[in-house]
Amino acid sequence: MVMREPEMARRQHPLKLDQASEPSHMTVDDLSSQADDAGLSDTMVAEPPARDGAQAQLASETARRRTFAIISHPDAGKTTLTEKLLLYSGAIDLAGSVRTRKNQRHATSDWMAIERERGISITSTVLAVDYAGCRINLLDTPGHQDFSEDTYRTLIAVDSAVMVLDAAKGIEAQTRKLFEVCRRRGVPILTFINKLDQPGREPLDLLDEIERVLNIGAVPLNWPIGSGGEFQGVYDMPGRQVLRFERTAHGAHRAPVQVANIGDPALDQLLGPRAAGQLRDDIDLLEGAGAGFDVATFLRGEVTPVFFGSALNNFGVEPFLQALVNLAPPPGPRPSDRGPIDPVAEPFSGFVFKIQANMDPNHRDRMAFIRICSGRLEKDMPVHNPRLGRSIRMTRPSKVFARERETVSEAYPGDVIGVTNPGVFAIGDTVCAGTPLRYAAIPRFAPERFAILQNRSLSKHKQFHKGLEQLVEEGVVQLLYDPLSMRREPILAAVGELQFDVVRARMATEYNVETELEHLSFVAARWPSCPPAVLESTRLPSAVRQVYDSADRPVLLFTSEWELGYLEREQPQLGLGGPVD
Ligand SMILES: Nc1nc2c(ncn2[C@@H]2O[C@H](COP(=O)(O)OP(=O)(O)OP(=O)(O)O)[C@@H](O)[C@H]2O)c(=O)[nH]1
Ligand SMILES: [Mg+2]
Repeated sequence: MVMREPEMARRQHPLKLDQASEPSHMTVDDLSSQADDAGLSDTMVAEPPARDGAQAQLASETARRRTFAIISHPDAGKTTLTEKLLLYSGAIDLAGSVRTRKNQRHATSDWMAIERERGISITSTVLAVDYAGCRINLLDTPGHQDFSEDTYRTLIAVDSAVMVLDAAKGIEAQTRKLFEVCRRRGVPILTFINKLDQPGREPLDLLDEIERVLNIGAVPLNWPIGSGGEFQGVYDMPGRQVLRFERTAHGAHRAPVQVANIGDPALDQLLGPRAAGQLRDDIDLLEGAGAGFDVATFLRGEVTPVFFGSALNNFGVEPFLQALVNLAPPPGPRPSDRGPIDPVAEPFSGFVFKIQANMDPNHRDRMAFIRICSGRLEKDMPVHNPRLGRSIRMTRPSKVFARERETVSEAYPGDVIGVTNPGVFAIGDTVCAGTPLRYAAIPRFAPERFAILQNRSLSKHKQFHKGLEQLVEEGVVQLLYDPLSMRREPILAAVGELQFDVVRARMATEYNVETELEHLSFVAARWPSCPPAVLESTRLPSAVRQVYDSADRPVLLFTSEWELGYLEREQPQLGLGGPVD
């Protein structure tokens, strides 16, 4: 028996075509609605080749990028797994926890005050990490469905996803919805079944559920040794190694691991005769079943490789990280209005998928997050924003690690970089050098909750409006106003109630403004696409209220789904749809 690091075979995989295309609007329950190609053609666009050396560097830098999101139902352990991936990649020395006791560190990716107070993730977090020769761009997402618009935007920016399941719960509702988004976008998925240290369901039962409910092949690449209080580690199937882990205090340090072969006579001693016998039987059964893993089927989204472990205890995290860098694809071509854009071709292009204000309490600025899709981005490079028709100098592109940032001199396809945003970038903007192009717009969700936000700190009128404007720019909520109302307060529109809590908490902590909410009884909003004259000449039911969004487009608010259905049926000329940008 030896003490050494497990070895995983390195695998090659071809670049794949990202079939990204989305509807112009959607509701939370309509994540699987039809794609709308918006005139994207499929002839590859490539600008004239760059200098040979620079071209080779662009190709090799792109090939070593791994950009993925961690997704699941709330509480499955995404943030905990993220923290442990940071620990094993060497990005942090000591892992923090989502819920902390005195003197303990917090998890890196839940950096916002309200996330730490509540122990849940509220906004997606970007973490750039180097590991095993790869640059990993890891995005931890919130699981709660009230924040699913943020998670959805993040999924547009990645090349693969890690789906985390709680071993006791299996596939939960939100996991299923997010899986469907990945499937529709052609994003390959790795599965991490977490919390094996707690009483859970049988591994075979969980695999069966993945296959049945998600209609995807589930191939285990490791197998758990025991479960609950007797969970000892995992059997790594490609490497044919037994990995027995030991717990550490709070899982803050890497778990010591002992490695053995399945045929090693000392296995009984290492695992105990019962666990060793059970493992031999399990492996015989699995190898007999002959369900081999094929990388191409994974990249096509037909199969998900499955890993078991416990993020909290660091059991199975390191082999998972190794498999992740081996299996997750590098950036592939991305559709645009000029056809698919090859990542390994100049010039630079990318798009803004996230905006976040006040990440750094010392600066209190706004940051736009750009996913690079092609070419090399250089510091001080002028880029074009086709929406505004203007050029912007990238003076300080930053590598982002949760709330920290570090200016970089260059960045490559797959990278998510932060740039300070004095109001020139909006979510969905394409940024590019060379001939202007546009990546598909990022759709907004139709709001289902409405409330008036009142300012309780009356002397802070300016702060109230600044805070609201910045939170709306981030997409935390949408803003509506009624020009006929005597009241001056804005109407907030959200997908879920928790978004209002976030607005109030962030207004207090980041803008020092106390606010009060007054809920409105509307349950749906629709944007009429008809010409203004048609809307003016249509008699609306008295309970329907007409308001405007921040781009001055008319919006109709409904107090019941029935009322909405009635108007859609009776007045089809209104062309009621979701929000479009
Ligand atoms: N027993 C056990 N608990 C775990 C494990 N991983 C995470 N947890 C706990 O599960 C709870 C939720 O973990 P998080 O990492 O915050 O889950 P999440 O998926 O990020 O949750 P949201 O971001 O709010 O959707 C926390 O109390 C964790 O300590 C594990 O392997 N074993
Ligand atoms: Mg989380």
